[in-house]
Amino acid sequence: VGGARHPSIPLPIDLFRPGHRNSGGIDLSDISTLERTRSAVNVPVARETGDTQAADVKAAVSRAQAAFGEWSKRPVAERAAILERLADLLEEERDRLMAILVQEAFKTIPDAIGEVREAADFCRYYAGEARARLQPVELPGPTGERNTLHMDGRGVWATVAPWNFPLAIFLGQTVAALVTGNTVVAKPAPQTPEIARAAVALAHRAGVPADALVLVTGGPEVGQALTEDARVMGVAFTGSTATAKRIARTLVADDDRPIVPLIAETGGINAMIVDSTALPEQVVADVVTSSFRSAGQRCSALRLLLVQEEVADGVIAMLTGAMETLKLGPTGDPATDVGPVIDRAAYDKLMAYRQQAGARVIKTLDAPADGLFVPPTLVRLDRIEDLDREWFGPILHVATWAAGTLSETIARVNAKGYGLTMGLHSRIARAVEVAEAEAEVGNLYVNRSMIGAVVGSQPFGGEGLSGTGPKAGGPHYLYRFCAERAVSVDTTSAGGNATLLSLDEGGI
Ligand code: UN1
Repeated sequence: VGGARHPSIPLPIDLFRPGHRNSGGIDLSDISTLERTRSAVNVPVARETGDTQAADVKAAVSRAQAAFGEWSKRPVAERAAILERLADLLEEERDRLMAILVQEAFKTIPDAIGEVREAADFCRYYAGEARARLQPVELPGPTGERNTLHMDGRGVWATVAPWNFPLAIFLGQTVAALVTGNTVVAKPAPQTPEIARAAVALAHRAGVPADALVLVTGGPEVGQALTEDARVMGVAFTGSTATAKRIARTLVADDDRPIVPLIAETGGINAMIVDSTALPEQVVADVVTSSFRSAGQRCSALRLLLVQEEVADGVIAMLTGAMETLKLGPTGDPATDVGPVIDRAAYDKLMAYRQQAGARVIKTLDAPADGLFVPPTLVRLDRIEDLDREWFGPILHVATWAAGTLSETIARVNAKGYGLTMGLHSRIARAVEVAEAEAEVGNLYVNRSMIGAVVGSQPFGGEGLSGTGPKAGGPHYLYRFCAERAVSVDTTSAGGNATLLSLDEGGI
């Protein structure tokens, strides 16, 4: 690739153009709006202390279990209406929620706006889906039988959420479990308890009974105690592949425990393939958005850029120039593009990797001295296979591929075993068809960025090492939280019914 030789060409990128997806109705190019937002998000947020002790997790499950009977019997429409009230409350409380997201999770202002919006979208979308899909359905069958399929709650679900979407994913998983008639013990990531407290308080205000949604906070020992509890009838988890596997093992460890579903949404080694027909300005804008926004801390983020040899030098030159326009800074400043990473452990890991990449670093930036800033970094790879794990931060790898090897290149990405997002930039219809047919990923993005899946339009989630499906924000998500019950009644055998009646009358 030899990118170090390239001159840098600065490229103005309007990442925050008006009408940008997930802007939550705020015009992000309007400076006075952003300045008002700045004063709101910088109001200091009080931190509560004290996590749930592992020993108290059992009590939380007991409460949720006791609440199940009443909650699960409520009409679907009533539960759906509570989700809609919660969406309204999220919007009313947006400034306060954004302040917590900016201060606790180091979200930039645009990301915080997008996240509150996404949380409200999940509530409204699942409310609508529940109304449409959870009513009992009559199924066709042999004449003389009535066959009905009921979708009921299963019992207590554990929802275990990541710090990178501590409101949207935390609530998305939780309200999906609730609206399907389950009760929930919800556990946020240890880094982001305050936003979870705020979300649960709003859910209670919206009408979810206190015991139908119980919050537990803390580290892995709390998660372990929760998933180990044999009364937990399902787990919805978003986080690392390794933790998903640990939960899966926990769920089957006890021979006496019911077999319960695990919904897991985990990591990825997400690639974007760029061919010689792609529009370079669009590619560069989408790469910067996909790799460096949110400090690369999205599981959907681009990790591996694969550029066709013929155009690689030019694309890399433009990309390194565009990287120079990124502003690193505190997340409460509307001008900031890239904030700090989530914690010291993440920072140390990413910085050690960047150090180790040594001469393969094509481009990096200076970081502010104070704070856990990992500078956006571009690293050259000789072979696609040289990247074998997810680096969860603003570090992008780049390699080239030869004309005529699109299928093979896709196969080499597939061979990594992950399958979350893939991008393709091409203006050749056949290339798009090949990628559609051959990319083994949950979300394929063509000629656009790879982040910011819109609830209801872009159901999100992967396969392989990236997760179990079904897709969050998609039409099949709610079913997985349900117990399906098929009831078949013989409606013809009058004689048999009469016999049953008389036996009954006989007092047996
Ligand atoms: C994650 O980063 O854990 O499409 C998943 C997106 C987000 C990804 C969420 N919905 O960028």
